[in-house]
Amino acid sequence: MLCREAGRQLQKGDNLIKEADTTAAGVIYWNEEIECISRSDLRKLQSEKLRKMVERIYYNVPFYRKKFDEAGIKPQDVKGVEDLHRLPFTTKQDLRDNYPYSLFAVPMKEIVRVHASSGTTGKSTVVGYTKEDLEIWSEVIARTLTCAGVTSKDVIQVAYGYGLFTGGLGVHYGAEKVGVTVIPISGGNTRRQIQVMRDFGTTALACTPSYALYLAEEMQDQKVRCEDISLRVGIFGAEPWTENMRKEIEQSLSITAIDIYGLSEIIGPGVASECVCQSGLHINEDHFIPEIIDPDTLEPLEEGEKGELVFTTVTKEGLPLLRYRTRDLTSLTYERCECGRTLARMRKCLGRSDDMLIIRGVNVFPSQIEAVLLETSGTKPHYQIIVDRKHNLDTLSLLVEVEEHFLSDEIRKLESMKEKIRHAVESNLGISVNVNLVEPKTIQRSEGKAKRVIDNRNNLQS
Ligand code: DLL
Repeated sequence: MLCREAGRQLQKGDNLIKEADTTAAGVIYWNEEIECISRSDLRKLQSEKLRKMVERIYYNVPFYRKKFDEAGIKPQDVKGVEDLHRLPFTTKQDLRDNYPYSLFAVPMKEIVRVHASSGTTGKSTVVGYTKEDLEIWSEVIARTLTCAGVTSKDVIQVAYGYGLFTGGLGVHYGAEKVGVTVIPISGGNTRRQIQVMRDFGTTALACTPSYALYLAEEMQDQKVRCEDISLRVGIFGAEPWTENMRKEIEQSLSITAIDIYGLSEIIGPGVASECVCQSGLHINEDHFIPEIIDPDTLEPLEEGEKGELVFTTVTKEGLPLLRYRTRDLTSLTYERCECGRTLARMRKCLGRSDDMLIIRGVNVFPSQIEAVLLETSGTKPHYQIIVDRKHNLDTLSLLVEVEEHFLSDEIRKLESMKEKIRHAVESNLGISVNVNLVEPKTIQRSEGKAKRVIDNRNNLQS
Protein backbone atom coordinates (compact mmCIF):
# COMPACT_ATOMS: atom_id res chain seq x y z
CA MET A 1 0.00 0.00 0.00
CA LEU A 2 1.31 3.39 -0.88
CA CYS A 3 -1.15 5.99 -0.01
CA ARG A 4 -4.77 6.36 0.91
CA GLU A 5 -7.24 8.75 -0.58
CA ALA A 6 -10.37 9.42 1.45
CA GLY A 7 -10.41 6.06 3.17
CA ARG A 8 -9.63 4.17 -0.03
CA GLN A 9 -6.30 2.57 -0.74
CA LEU A 10 -4.23 3.61 -3.71
CA GLN A 11 -1.81 1.14 -5.18
CA LYS A 12 1.76 1.74 -6.27
CA GLY A 13 1.74 3.27 -9.73
CA ASP A 14 -1.62 4.95 -9.30
CA ASN A 15 -1.64 8.44 -10.67
CA LEU A 16 -2.27 10.48 -7.54
CA ILE A 17 -3.18 13.62 -9.41
CA LYS A 18 -5.75 11.84 -11.50
CA GLU A 19 -7.15 10.09 -8.43
CA ALA A 20 -7.38 13.31 -6.50
CA ASP A 21 -8.96 15.06 -9.47
CA THR A 22 -11.76 12.57 -9.60
CA THR A 23 -12.32 12.16 -5.89
CA ALA A 24 -11.57 15.51 -4.30
CA ALA A 25 -13.45 18.07 -6.35
CA GLY A 26 -10.30 18.96 -8.23
CA VAL A 27 -8.52 20.29 -5.14
CA ILE A 28 -5.23 18.59 -4.55
CA TYR A 29 -3.07 21.20 -2.91
CA TRP A 30 -4.38 24.30 -1.25
CA ASN A 31 -1.29 26.24 -2.27
CA GLU A 32 0.67 24.20 -4.78
CA GLU A 33 3.18 26.98 -5.43
CA ILE A 34 4.38 26.81 -1.83
CA GLU A 35 3.61 23.22 -0.90
CA CYS A 36 5.58 21.90 -3.89
CA ILE A 37 8.24 24.64 -4.05
CA SER A 38 11.83 23.60 -4.79
CA ARG A 39 13.97 23.40 -1.67
CA SER A 40 16.35 26.06 -2.99
CA ASP A 41 13.54 28.53 -3.71
CA LEU A 42 12.07 27.81 -0.29
CA ARG A 43 15.38 28.56 1.38
CA LYS A 44 15.59 31.89 -0.45
CA LEU A 45 12.05 32.75 0.62
CA GLN A 46 12.71 31.77 4.23
CA SER A 47 15.94 33.75 4.35
CA GLU A 48 14.26 36.85 3.00
CA LYS A 49 11.41 36.57 5.51
CA LEU A 50 13.81 35.79 8.36
CA ARG A 51 15.87 38.91 7.69
CA LYS A 52 12.78 41.11 7.80
CA MET A 53 11.46 39.39 10.90
CA VAL A 54 14.76 39.75 12.80
CA GLU A 55 14.81 43.45 12.01
CA ARG A 56 11.20 43.83 13.20
CA ILE A 57 11.68 41.83 16.36
CA TYR A 58 14.88 43.66 17.31
CA TYR A 59 13.29 47.09 17.13
CA ASN A 60 9.84 46.17 18.48
CA VAL A 61 10.44 43.68 21.29
CA PRO A 62 12.71 44.89 24.13
CA PHE A 63 13.11 41.29 25.36
CA TYR A 64 14.75 40.26 22.07
CA ARG A 65 16.74 43.47 21.69
CA LYS A 66 18.32 42.80 25.08
CA LYS A 67 19.09 39.19 24.12
CA PHE A 68 20.68 40.29 20.83
CA ASP A 69 22.72 42.98 22.53
CA GLU A 70 23.92 40.59 25.21
CA ALA A 71 25.00 38.11 22.54
CA GLY A 72 26.61 40.87 20.49
CA ILE A 73 24.40 40.18 17.44
CA LYS A 74 23.01 42.92 15.22
CA PRO A 75 20.00 42.34 12.96
CA GLN A 76 22.21 42.93 9.89
CA ASP A 77 24.37 39.95 10.94
CA VAL A 78 21.51 37.65 10.03
CA LYS A 79 21.80 37.10 6.31
CA GLY A 80 19.65 34.01 6.00
CA VAL A 81 18.63 30.58 7.32
CA GLU A 82 22.31 29.64 7.66
CA ASP A 83 22.54 32.14 10.53
CA LEU A 84 19.58 30.76 12.45
CA HIS A 85 21.82 28.88 14.86
CA ARG A 86 23.31 32.16 16.06
CA LEU A 87 19.98 33.46 17.31
CA PRO A 88 18.82 33.15 20.92
CA PHE A 89 16.28 30.52 21.97
CA THR A 90 12.85 31.34 23.41
CA THR A 91 11.18 29.18 26.05
CA LYS A 92 7.74 28.86 27.64
CA GLN A 93 9.27 30.44 30.73
CA ASP A 94 10.09 33.55 28.67
CA LEU A 95 6.41 33.84 27.75
CA ARG A 96 5.44 33.46 31.39
CA ASP A 97 8.00 36.04 32.51
CA ASN A 98 6.55 38.44 29.99
CA TYR A 99 2.92 37.65 30.86
CA PRO A 100 0.58 38.65 29.39
CA TYR A 101 1.56 40.91 26.47
CA SER A 102 5.20 41.99 26.78
CA LEU A 103 6.48 39.86 23.91
CA PHE A 104 3.93 41.26 21.46
CA ALA A 105 5.63 43.05 18.59
CA VAL A 106 2.77 45.38 17.66
CA PRO A 107 0.69 47.91 19.62
CA MET A 108 -2.36 46.35 21.31
CA LYS A 109 -4.71 48.19 18.95
CA GLU A 110 -3.45 45.91 16.17
CA ILE A 111 -4.12 42.73 18.15
CA VAL A 112 -7.56 41.43 17.21
CA ARG A 113 -7.60 38.10 19.08
CA VAL A 114 -5.91 36.44 22.03
CA HIS A 115 -5.76 32.77 22.97
CA ALA A 116 -4.11 31.14 25.95
CA SER A 117 -3.03 27.76 27.16
CA SER A 118 -3.01 26.72 30.80
CA GLY A 119 0.03 27.49 32.88
CA THR A 120 1.24 27.66 36.45
CA THR A 121 -1.42 29.03 38.75
CA GLY A 122 -2.89 32.14 37.23
CA LYS A 123 -0.20 32.50 34.59
CA SER A 124 -1.14 31.01 31.29
CA THR A 125 0.74 31.38 28.03
CA VAL A 126 -0.99 34.20 26.22
CA VAL A 127 -0.73 34.58 22.46
CA GLY A 128 -1.93 37.47 20.29
CA TYR A 129 -2.90 37.70 16.64
CA THR A 130 -3.17 40.61 14.23
CA LYS A 131 -5.65 40.50 11.32
CA GLU A 132 -2.83 39.33 9.08
CA ASP A 133 -1.89 36.57 11.57
CA LEU A 134 -5.47 35.30 11.44
CA GLU A 135 -5.22 35.25 7.64
CA ILE A 136 -2.05 33.17 7.87
CA TRP A 137 -3.70 30.86 10.37
CA SER A 138 -6.66 30.26 8.08
CA GLU A 139 -4.27 29.67 5.18
CA VAL A 140 -2.27 26.99 7.02
CA ILE A 141 -5.46 25.30 8.24
CA ALA A 142 -6.80 25.36 4.69
CA ARG A 143 -3.62 23.54 3.62
CA THR A 144 -4.04 21.13 6.55
CA LEU A 145 -7.60 20.21 5.61
CA THR A 146 -6.84 19.93 1.90
CA CYS A 147 -3.84 17.77 2.77
CA ALA A 148 -6.26 15.46 4.60
CA GLY A 149 -8.49 15.28 1.52
CA VAL A 150 -11.18 17.57 2.95
CA THR A 151 -12.88 19.77 0.35
CA SER A 152 -15.76 22.21 0.07
CA LYS A 153 -18.05 19.22 -0.41
CA ASP A 154 -17.38 18.10 3.15
CA VAL A 155 -19.22 18.79 6.39
CA ILE A 156 -16.79 19.17 9.28
CA GLN A 157 -17.78 18.75 12.91
CA VAL A 158 -15.33 20.79 14.94
CA ALA A 159 -15.29 19.12 18.35
CA TYR A 160 -12.11 20.79 19.57
CA GLY A 161 -12.87 23.23 22.37
CA TYR A 162 -13.83 26.76 21.30
CA GLY A 163 -12.53 29.49 23.57
CA LEU A 164 -9.05 30.29 24.77
CA PHE A 165 -7.80 26.93 23.43
CA THR A 166 -6.66 27.35 19.81
CA GLY A 167 -8.18 24.10 18.50
CA GLY A 168 -11.80 25.13 17.90
CA LEU A 169 -11.54 28.60 16.38
CA GLY A 170 -8.29 27.75 14.57
CA VAL A 171 -9.79 24.86 12.62
CA HIS A 172 -13.09 26.73 12.22
CA TYR A 173 -11.84 29.67 10.16
CA GLY A 174 -9.51 27.55 8.02
CA ALA A 175 -12.41 25.23 7.21
CA GLU A 176 -14.59 28.18 6.22
CA LYS A 177 -11.81 29.42 3.98
CA VAL A 178 -11.87 26.10 2.13
CA GLY A 179 -15.64 26.37 1.93
CA VAL A 180 -16.29 23.31 4.05
CA THR A 181 -19.64 23.33 5.90
CA VAL A 182 -18.67 23.88 9.53
CA ILE A 183 -20.54 22.53 12.54
CA PRO A 184 -19.01 24.51 15.45
CA ILE A 185 -20.13 22.10 18.13
CA SER A 186 -17.04 22.44 20.39
CA GLY A 187 -16.06 19.66 22.82
CA GLY A 188 -18.19 17.54 25.15
CA ASN A 189 -21.83 16.46 25.18
CA THR A 190 -21.07 13.16 23.51
CA ARG A 191 -24.67 12.09 22.98
CA ARG A 192 -25.36 15.27 21.06
CA GLN A 193 -22.13 14.88 19.05
CA ILE A 194 -23.33 11.52 17.82
CA GLN A 195 -26.82 12.73 17.02
CA VAL A 196 -25.43 15.74 15.14
CA MET A 197 -22.96 13.54 13.29
CA ARG A 198 -25.79 11.35 12.11
CA ASP A 199 -28.43 13.99 11.39
CA PHE A 200 -26.18 16.67 9.85
CA GLY A 201 -24.24 14.30 7.61
CA THR A 202 -20.82 14.97 9.11
CA THR A 203 -18.06 13.67 6.82
CA ALA A 204 -15.01 15.05 8.66
CA LEU A 205 -14.44 15.10 12.40
CA ALA A 206 -11.92 17.38 14.13
CA CYS A 207 -11.12 16.54 17.77
CA THR A 208 -8.45 14.97 19.95
CA PRO A 209 -7.71 11.33 19.05
CA SER A 210 -8.72 10.16 22.52
CA TYR A 211 -12.08 11.87 22.16
CA ALA A 212 -12.54 10.20 18.77
CA LEU A 213 -12.06 6.81 20.45
CA TYR A 214 -14.50 7.76 23.17
CA LEU A 215 -17.06 8.79 20.55
CA ALA A 216 -16.55 5.44 18.80
CA GLU A 217 -17.19 3.61 22.03
CA GLU A 218 -20.31 5.63 22.79
CA MET A 219 -21.58 4.96 19.29
CA GLN A 220 -21.25 1.26 19.91
CA ASP A 221 -23.13 1.57 23.19
CA GLN A 222 -25.88 3.48 21.44
CA LYS A 223 -25.94 0.88 18.66
CA VAL A 224 -25.07 3.49 16.05
CA ARG A 225 -23.23 1.72 13.24
CA CYS A 226 -20.61 3.23 10.94
CA GLU A 227 -23.09 2.73 8.07
CA ASP A 228 -25.52 5.04 9.87
CA ILE A 229 -23.16 7.99 9.57
CA SER A 230 -21.21 9.52 6.66
CA LEU A 231 -17.91 10.09 8.43
CA ARG A 232 -14.86 9.37 6.26
CA VAL A 233 -11.95 11.37 7.70
CA GLY A 234 -10.69 12.53 11.09
CA ILE A 235 -8.39 15.52 11.75
CA PHE A 236 -6.87 14.57 15.06
CA GLY A 237 -4.21 16.24 17.19
CA ALA A 238 -3.43 18.35 20.28
CA GLU A 239 -2.02 15.32 22.09
CA PRO A 240 0.32 12.41 21.33
CA TRP A 241 -1.22 9.29 19.84
CA THR A 242 0.33 6.09 18.62
CA GLU A 243 0.00 4.10 15.40
CA ASN A 244 -1.97 1.53 17.41
CA MET A 245 -4.43 4.18 18.42
CA ARG A 246 -4.69 5.25 14.80
CA LYS A 247 -5.55 1.68 13.76
CA GLU A 248 -8.17 1.42 16.45
CA ILE A 249 -9.80 4.72 15.46
CA GLU A 250 -9.72 3.90 11.75
CA GLN A 251 -11.28 0.52 12.32
CA SER A 252 -13.90 1.50 14.84
CA LEU A 253 -15.10 4.56 12.91
CA SER A 254 -14.24 3.26 9.43
CA ILE A 255 -12.36 6.44 8.51
CA THR A 256 -8.90 7.72 7.57
CA ALA A 257 -7.31 9.26 10.67
CA ILE A 258 -4.99 12.19 9.96
CA ASP A 259 -2.51 13.58 12.49
CA ILE A 260 -2.30 17.36 12.84
CA TYR A 261 0.22 19.14 15.04
CA GLY A 262 0.53 22.61 16.42
CA LEU A 263 1.05 24.73 19.49
CA SER A 264 -0.46 28.01 20.61
CA GLU A 265 2.87 29.79 20.84
CA ILE A 266 3.58 29.20 17.15
CA ILE A 267 0.00 29.71 15.88
CA GLY A 268 -2.17 26.83 17.14
CA PRO A 269 -3.19 23.90 14.91
CA GLY A 270 -1.84 24.33 11.37
CA VAL A 271 1.88 24.14 12.08
CA ALA A 272 2.19 20.69 10.49
CA SER A 273 -0.14 18.00 9.20
CA GLU A 274 -0.19 14.64 7.52
CA CYS A 275 -1.40 14.11 3.99
CA VAL A 276 -3.32 11.00 3.00
CA CYS A 277 0.01 9.12 2.65
CA GLN A 278 0.23 9.27 6.46
CA SER A 279 4.02 9.30 6.39
CA GLY A 280 5.06 12.27 8.47
CA LEU A 281 3.58 15.70 9.02
CA HIS A 282 4.25 18.43 6.44
CA ILE A 283 5.49 21.56 8.15
CA ASN A 284 4.31 24.91 6.82
CA GLU A 285 7.91 25.97 6.45
CA ASP A 286 7.25 29.22 4.65
CA HIS A 287 5.84 30.47 7.97
CA PHE A 288 7.55 28.32 10.61
CA ILE A 289 11.18 27.27 10.16
CA PRO A 290 11.88 24.02 12.01
CA GLU A 291 15.13 22.84 13.59
CA ILE A 292 15.95 19.80 15.68
CA ILE A 293 18.32 20.34 18.59
CA ASP A 294 19.86 18.18 21.27
CA PRO A 295 17.82 19.22 24.34
CA ASP A 296 20.90 18.95 26.58
CA THR A 297 23.65 20.57 24.51
CA LEU A 298 21.22 22.76 22.49
CA GLU A 299 23.31 21.98 19.38
CA PRO A 300 21.45 21.53 16.07
CA LEU A 301 21.04 17.90 14.95
CA GLU A 302 21.11 16.45 11.45
CA GLU A 303 18.18 15.39 9.27
CA GLY A 304 16.75 12.11 10.61
CA GLU A 305 18.19 12.52 14.12
CA LYS A 306 15.71 12.60 16.97
CA GLY A 307 15.74 15.61 19.26
CA GLU A 308 13.73 18.60 20.37
CA LEU A 309 11.72 20.50 17.81
CA VAL A 310 12.37 24.25 17.62
CA PHE A 311 10.46 26.77 15.51
CA THR A 312 11.17 30.27 14.29
CA THR A 313 8.11 32.10 13.01
CA VAL A 314 8.98 34.30 10.04
CA THR A 315 5.64 35.89 9.16
CA LYS A 316 3.78 36.30 12.46
CA GLU A 317 3.19 39.93 13.42
CA GLY A 318 1.56 39.81 16.86
CA LEU A 319 3.81 37.34 18.60
CA PRO A 320 6.81 36.48 16.45
CA LEU A 321 9.12 33.99 18.17
CA LEU A 322 12.74 33.14 17.54
CA ARG A 323 13.88 29.53 17.99
CA TYR A 324 10.99 28.59 20.26
CA ARG A 325 11.74 25.37 22.15
CA THR A 326 8.60 23.25 21.80
CA ARG A 327 9.93 20.47 24.08
CA ASP A 328 8.37 18.00 21.64
CA LEU A 329 10.69 15.20 20.52
CA THR A 330 10.78 14.18 16.87
CA SER A 331 12.98 14.09 13.75
CA LEU A 332 12.77 15.75 10.33
CA THR A 333 13.05 14.60 6.75
CA TYR A 334 13.47 16.90 3.76
CA GLU A 335 12.69 14.20 1.20
CA ARG A 336 9.86 14.90 -1.18
CA CYS A 337 6.68 13.08 -0.14
CA GLU A 338 4.82 10.74 -2.45
CA CYS A 339 1.98 13.26 -2.51
CA GLY A 340 4.35 15.66 -4.29
CA ARG A 341 4.78 18.07 -1.41
CA THR A 342 8.35 19.23 -0.80
CA LEU A 343 7.84 20.83 2.63
CA ALA A 344 9.85 19.16 5.41
CA ARG A 345 8.07 16.42 7.30
CA MET A 346 8.30 15.71 11.01
CA ARG A 347 7.73 12.29 12.49
CA LYS A 348 4.73 11.76 14.72
CA CYS A 349 5.50 13.33 18.12
CA LEU A 350 5.28 10.84 20.93
CA GLY A 351 7.40 12.33 23.67
CA ARG A 352 8.53 15.52 25.32
CA SER A 353 11.76 16.66 26.89
CA ASP A 354 9.98 18.11 29.93
CA ASP A 355 7.38 16.83 32.37
CA MET A 356 4.32 18.37 30.74
CA LEU A 357 1.36 16.01 30.59
CA ILE A 358 -1.46 16.35 28.11
CA ILE A 359 -4.67 15.27 29.77
CA ARG A 360 -7.76 15.40 27.58
CA GLY A 361 -5.98 17.93 25.41
CA VAL A 362 -5.15 20.19 28.37
CA ASN A 363 -1.48 20.88 29.08
CA VAL A 364 -0.73 20.12 32.72
CA PHE A 365 2.54 20.56 34.56
CA PRO A 366 2.93 18.64 37.85
CA SER A 367 4.18 21.91 39.36
CA GLN A 368 0.72 23.43 38.86
CA ILE A 369 -0.82 20.73 41.01
CA GLU A 370 1.93 21.10 43.58
CA ALA A 371 1.22 24.84 43.76
CA VAL A 372 -2.43 24.10 44.60
CA LEU A 373 -1.45 21.66 47.35
CA LEU A 374 1.03 24.08 48.87
CA GLU A 375 -1.82 26.51 49.35
CA THR A 376 -4.02 23.93 51.07
CA SER A 377 -3.36 23.74 54.78
CA GLY A 378 -3.36 20.31 56.37
CA THR A 379 -1.72 18.54 53.40
CA LYS A 380 1.81 17.07 53.53
CA PRO A 381 4.26 17.63 50.67
CA HIS A 382 3.75 14.07 49.49
CA TYR A 383 1.43 13.49 46.59
CA GLN A 384 1.10 11.41 43.50
CA ILE A 385 -0.57 12.24 40.22
CA ILE A 386 -2.13 9.26 38.51
CA VAL A 387 -3.16 9.52 34.90
CA ASP A 388 -5.17 6.74 33.37
CA ARG A 389 -7.34 6.09 30.37
CA LYS A 390 -10.80 4.73 31.06
CA HIS A 391 -13.29 4.16 28.26
CA ASN A 392 -10.83 5.99 26.02
CA LEU A 393 -10.94 9.14 28.11
CA ASP A 394 -8.02 10.39 30.18
CA THR A 395 -8.62 10.52 33.91
CA LEU A 396 -6.64 12.42 36.51
CA SER A 397 -6.47 11.28 40.13
CA LEU A 398 -4.55 12.78 42.96
CA LEU A 399 -3.32 10.96 46.06
CA VAL A 400 -2.52 13.43 48.82
CA GLU A 401 -1.17 12.70 52.27
CA VAL A 402 -2.84 14.71 55.03
CA GLU A 403 -1.61 15.51 58.51
CA GLU A 404 -2.34 12.85 61.11
CA HIS A 405 -4.76 14.91 63.18
CA PHE A 406 -6.99 15.51 60.19
CA LEU A 407 -7.72 11.82 59.92
CA SER A 408 -9.12 11.70 63.43
CA ASP A 409 -11.31 14.71 62.62
CA GLU A 410 -14.85 14.53 61.45
CA ILE A 411 -15.48 13.19 57.97
CA ARG A 412 -17.06 16.50 57.13
CA LYS A 413 -13.71 18.29 57.47
CA LEU A 414 -11.96 15.77 55.23
CA GLU A 415 -14.68 16.07 52.65
CA SER A 416 -14.36 19.83 52.67
CA MET A 417 -10.57 19.59 52.19
CA LYS A 418 -11.07 17.20 49.29
CA GLU A 419 -13.57 19.54 47.73
CA LYS A 420 -11.25 22.50 48.18
CA ILE A 421 -8.39 20.73 46.36
CA ARG A 422 -10.70 19.45 43.65
CA HIS A 423 -12.14 22.89 43.06
CA ALA A 424 -8.71 24.58 43.06
CA VAL A 425 -7.27 22.07 40.54
CA GLU A 426 -10.31 22.35 38.33
CA SER A 427 -10.41 26.12 38.29
CA ASN A 428 -6.66 26.52 37.78
CA LEU A 429 -6.16 23.79 35.23
CA GLY A 430 -9.61 23.49 33.69
CA ILE A 431 -9.65 19.75 34.14
CA SER A 432 -11.62 17.50 36.49
CA VAL A 433 -9.75 15.54 39.12
CA ASN A 434 -10.53 12.76 41.53
CA VAL A 435 -8.93 13.53 44.91
CA ASN A 436 -8.05 10.82 47.44
CA LEU A 437 -6.74 11.82 50.86
CA VAL A 438 -4.48 9.25 52.47
CA GLU A 439 -2.65 8.74 55.76
CA PRO A 440 0.89 10.05 56.25
CA LYS A 441 3.62 7.74 54.85
CA THR A 442 1.19 5.92 52.56
CA ILE A 443 2.78 7.14 49.35
CA GLN A 444 5.91 5.22 48.51
CA ARG A 445 9.08 7.19 49.23
CA SER A 446 11.81 7.24 46.67
CA GLU A 447 15.55 7.31 47.30
CA GLY A 448 16.15 9.53 44.35
CA LYS A 449 13.71 11.84 42.67
CA ALA A 450 10.18 11.50 44.00
CA LYS A 451 7.96 9.66 41.55
CA ARG A 452 5.21 12.21 41.37
CA VAL A 453 3.54 11.05 38.21
CA ILE A 454 2.25 7.61 37.30
CA ASP A 455 1.05 7.72 33.73
CA ASN A 456 -0.71 4.42 33.13
CA ARG A 457 -1.60 5.49 29.59
CA ASN A 458 1.96 4.59 28.61
CA ASN A 459 1.21 0.96 29.31
CA LEU A 460 -1.88 1.02 27.11
CA GLN A 461 -0.08 2.23 24.03
CA SER A 462 2.89 1.06 22.09
O1 DLL B 1 -2.76 21.66 21.16
C1 DLL B 1 -2.89 23.13 19.25
C2 DLL B 1 -3.64 22.10 18.50
C3 DLL B 1 -5.03 22.11 18.52
C4 DLL B 1 -2.97 21.15 17.74
C5 DLL B 1 -5.72 21.17 17.79
C6 DLL B 1 -3.66 20.22 17.01
C7 DLL B 1 -5.04 20.23 17.03
P1 DLL B 1 -1.39 23.73 22.84
O2 DLL B 1 -2.57 23.61 23.72
O3 DLL B 1 -0.52 24.93 22.97
O4 DLL B 1 -1.83 23.74 21.32
O5 DLL B 1 -0.52 22.41 23.03
C8 DLL B 1 0.64 22.22 22.27
O6 DLL B 1 0.33 19.83 22.36
O7 DLL B 1 3.61 21.21 22.13
C9 DLL B 1 2.48 19.06 21.79
O8 DLL B 1 3.13 18.66 22.98
C10 DLL B 1 1.02 18.69 21.86
N1 DLL B 1 0.50 18.33 20.53
C11 DLL B 1 -0.24 19.08 19.70
N2 DLL B 1 -0.55 18.37 18.58
C12 DLL B 1 0.05 17.15 18.71
C13 DLL B 1 0.13 15.98 17.91
C14 DLL B 1 -2.51 22.74 20.66
N3 DLL B 1 -0.49 15.87 16.74
C15 DLL B 1 1.27 20.90 22.59
N4 DLL B 1 0.86 14.94 18.39
C16 DLL B 1 2.43 20.58 21.70
C17 DLL B 1 1.50 15.01 19.57
C18 DLL B 1 0.72 17.14 19.96
N5 DLL B 1 1.44 16.08 20.39
